[in-house]
Amino acid sequence: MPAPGHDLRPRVEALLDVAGEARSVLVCTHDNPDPDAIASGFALGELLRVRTGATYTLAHGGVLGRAENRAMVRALKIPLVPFARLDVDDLDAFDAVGLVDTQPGHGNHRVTREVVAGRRLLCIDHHPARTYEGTLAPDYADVGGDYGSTSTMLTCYLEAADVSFDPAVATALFYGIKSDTRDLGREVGDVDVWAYQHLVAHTDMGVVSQIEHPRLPRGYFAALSSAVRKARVFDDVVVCDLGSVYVPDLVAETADWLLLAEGIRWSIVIGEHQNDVFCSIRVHDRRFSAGKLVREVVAAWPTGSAGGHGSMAGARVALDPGMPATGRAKLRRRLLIELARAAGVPQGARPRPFAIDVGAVAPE
Ligand SMILES: [Mn+2]
Repeated sequence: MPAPGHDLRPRVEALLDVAGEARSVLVCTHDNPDPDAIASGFALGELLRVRTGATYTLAHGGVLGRAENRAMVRALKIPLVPFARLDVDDLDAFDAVGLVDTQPGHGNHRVTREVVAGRRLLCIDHHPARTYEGTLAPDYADVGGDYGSTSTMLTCYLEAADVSFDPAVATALFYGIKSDTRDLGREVGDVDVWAYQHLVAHTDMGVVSQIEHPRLPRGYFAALSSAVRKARVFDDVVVCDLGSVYVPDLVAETADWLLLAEGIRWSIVIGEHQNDVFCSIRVHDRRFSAGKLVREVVAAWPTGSAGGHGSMAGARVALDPGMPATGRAKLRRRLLIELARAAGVPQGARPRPFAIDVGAVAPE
């Protein structure tokens, strides 16, 4: 039974019309993929495999960073590979390309004009629709709508396509919805609740628990401790420049952590990985939009791209590979200041340390 008000059978037909003859499909997530991107890419690949007999390769740009995401891929045996591992012959062999949880005009993925090279392009994404002016136009696009996650959309597609829910696919989609909507607590609509409940019967909850509580590399604790030391507070805004990070996801993860602190409304974290500066913005107040803030600030940065929505957003600014460390540090500082100003930190405000040492005093 399709989701009430979301019978996607006509969309499935349109998707299969466009993808129908492809024998081998490259499905891409955005760079540094999150669970929603991984799950929806996996589900799109499986939908095409089951319905058309095509084979698929699921690839991501950037780094598979968070321990949870690595645990997800491992536990569910998701055939996710780094895009960088595909060579020219591999890329030549595909006859269609899929893109999930992002769109062609967005700078956070590997699906360039050269990669598509005239092949059919399919795009499914819950983020607001972008214009395709001056970029690739997908042959099949389902973007925007009232979905809290791309995994919600793919759950509706599988249901409408009469593809039975394999436990690994169902568990991936369940976790994709759960993490993108923060346990159905954030930017969630009826259709997300429907999909979540629908997947429960097919989901391996033991595996979900295993994914959510992974063993962590010891370097993670060092990074966390350094983040706590580096973070500064201006009234209800916490900012943190992590410097160089071993995986880009650490920036987002730190922003999530710092937002948990009492009295904090905005959390703004920045870090550098290879030749990019990453920033993550979180806001704990529905009257503000992190997405709007980051887009307004980063629009003025020529090599920047930004994305996100109400409570969480991120951006990336590409660096000139020849830029020296001091120049990079200055650039991070300037970007951090601009973001903090946009979040309401007045010029000349005095920073305070983030962590307060309560010593041996036990809470009352
Ligand atoms: Mn998403």
